[in-house]
Amino acid sequence: MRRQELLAVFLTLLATVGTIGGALWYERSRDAGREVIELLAIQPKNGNWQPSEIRLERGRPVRLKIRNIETVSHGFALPDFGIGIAEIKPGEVHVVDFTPDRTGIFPFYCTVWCSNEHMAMAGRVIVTESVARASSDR
Ligand SMILES: [Cu+2]
Repeated sequence: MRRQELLAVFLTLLATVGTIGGALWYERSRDAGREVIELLAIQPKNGNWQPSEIRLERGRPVRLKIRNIETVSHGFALPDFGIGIAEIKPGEVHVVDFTPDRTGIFPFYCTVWCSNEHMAMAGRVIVTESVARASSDR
């Protein structure tokens, strides 16, 4: 009886650890080694894009997860890299994969008339040869 109890405890532990480990592994493999950046779409009067400045490394694959946390639609354009999302509805998340192939400062902005300050809903991507890991807003 004692031995069966130990076996039961062992199997329960194994199942728990296995489930958590598997979930973590799945989360990581889904992003496939890319640098993942969460970008929140927010009207200027509520704080604007967060982060409004994204620092990337030339040649390093990146995945942008653009989340609209508001109750109005937004859009997204990063024209220098040919990226455009016509509409991101409230609550939606759009995923964009790309690899910056050149250095520089590239604007991104909202493409949906979301408020009177819509034209100010903008940020920038800064691509350098190598990124100092001290970037504050991510
Ligand atoms: Cu807008």
